Amino acid sequence: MAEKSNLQIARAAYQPKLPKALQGPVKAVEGAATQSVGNQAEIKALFPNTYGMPVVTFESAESAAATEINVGIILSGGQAPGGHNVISGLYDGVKSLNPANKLYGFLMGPGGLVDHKYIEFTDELIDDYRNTGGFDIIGSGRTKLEKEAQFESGIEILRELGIKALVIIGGDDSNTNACVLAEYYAAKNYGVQVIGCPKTIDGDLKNEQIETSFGFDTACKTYSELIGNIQRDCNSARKYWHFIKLMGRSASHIALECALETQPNICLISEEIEEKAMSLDDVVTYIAKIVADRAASGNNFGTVLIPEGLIEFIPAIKKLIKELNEVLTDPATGESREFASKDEQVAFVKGNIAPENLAVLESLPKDVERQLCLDRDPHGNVQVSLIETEKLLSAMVATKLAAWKAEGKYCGKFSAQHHFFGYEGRCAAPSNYDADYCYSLGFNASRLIANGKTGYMSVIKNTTAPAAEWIAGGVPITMMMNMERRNGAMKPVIRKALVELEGEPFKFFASKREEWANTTSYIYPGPIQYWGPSEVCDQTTKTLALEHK
Ligand code: FBP
Repeated sequence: MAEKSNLQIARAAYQPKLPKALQGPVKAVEGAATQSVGNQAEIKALFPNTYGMPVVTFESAESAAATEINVGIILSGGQAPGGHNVISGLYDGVKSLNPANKLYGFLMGPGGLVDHKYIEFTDELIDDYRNTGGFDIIGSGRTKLEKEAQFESGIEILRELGIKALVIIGGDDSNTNACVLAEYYAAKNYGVQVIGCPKTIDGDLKNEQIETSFGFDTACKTYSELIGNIQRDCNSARKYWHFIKLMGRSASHIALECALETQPNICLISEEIEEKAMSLDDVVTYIAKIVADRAASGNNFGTVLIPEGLIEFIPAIKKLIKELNEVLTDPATGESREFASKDEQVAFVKGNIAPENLAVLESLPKDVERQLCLDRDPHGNVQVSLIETEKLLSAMVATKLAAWKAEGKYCGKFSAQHHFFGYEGRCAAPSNYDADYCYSLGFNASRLIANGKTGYMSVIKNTTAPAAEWIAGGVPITMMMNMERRNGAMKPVIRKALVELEGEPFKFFASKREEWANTTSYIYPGPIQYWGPSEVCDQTTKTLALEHK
């Protein structure tokens, strides 16, 4: 057992809260038949066994039959605070159904199922990881579960271990694949249920059924603490502009939430930039103007929050990326093309895209140009975390300010520092909210399993209320799907939730940002607190509070 800090020891004893309905035996209350959010006919045809199922809500019951069932769990994709609590919640739930039940964890992501690498959880192991951050109890990975050979390899080990239900913890892509697997096993009558669980710090797996993905709360609070610290430093020395890039892949939810928490001078929202069809130069001009205006009031310092996916939302670059994705896919196989070297890949791309897209590509700094031409992650996403947008923007702002100065405009002094916050927050010890939410999601998954469900996502709602009032249940994954073009072909996918410009969180931010730009009205949120007054320890994100006000 690894050595622990005093905080870890004390935190291990925290008993996460459960919704009242999950505190004893449950009965499943089923709603009406459902439909997918788009392309109903296509999704129905692709998922004949798992389409149209009702939304399920759990209510307290007098008693429930003991269920004998072994269960497997997989962590898929990027780490998010609370993953260990989903596992401990599932473990406690599965054991409460019958103490003889076993929970197995497949190692290093979906690849563990395919390659038959697993462990069996024990009380001792689970107790060691309760309320801790990270996914290290079994590790995570980005292997995409989508091929029949993988599903068949998976069923061999599931049969060997007597596993009748599999829980896949992942984001939109992994939950889409969980549904494909559920459908496959249902079609083949293999007798294995598959349940998804909404994870991602990015906050983009949410919709009418899912209030938030787990990990978003803790990750944003961790970044906001760091941003607050930087703002205090910045307001003390008054000599730097801090350009802070924040993870979140395509969506700007993390940047927006951190802005609501810390009140920076500037926060860019990719979705707005796309909506206004802003060019890179428009974005740079917007920042440079605020820098010059603050300098005119004697403030040669400030903070700029930048969502990591920004570059993908600048319309000309978006068009370019779309063509790059097509060119990088082999039409015969639908798989990524193979190249002997990175240079060969870049040369191939440049020789095969339209002249106007080539011009946009070549207008970008060399390292950005290269990153856009190189590999995608296994789900076909540009690896935006590798593009140094914070440095790109600050260099372009410096050039713009120099040009304005040459024209006689007062721009003060501009000196920039750069930060990228992403990995710092993904494995943070879960906040009380995430500790409770994740434990409930895991425990709830055991109840979906006991009720024979497959192709469902574990869902906990009403989470701005005290935990006892949370609503537990399940939502058919097909309900969240539509058809989208991925890697050159139309695929069924869970619709990703981007920042809504008509939503309350963005509208509140937009109403305040001018004031935050000109004045120095920073908030310093400080570290996550686990013990103390509820208004300090148990508050969820401002995003969720504004969405549910
Ligand atoms: P998931 O969507 O898998 O949860 O991952 C989110 C994320 O943290 C993004 O914010 C980021 O762009 C990406 O993972 C980084 O991926 P990697 O861990 O492979 O570097």
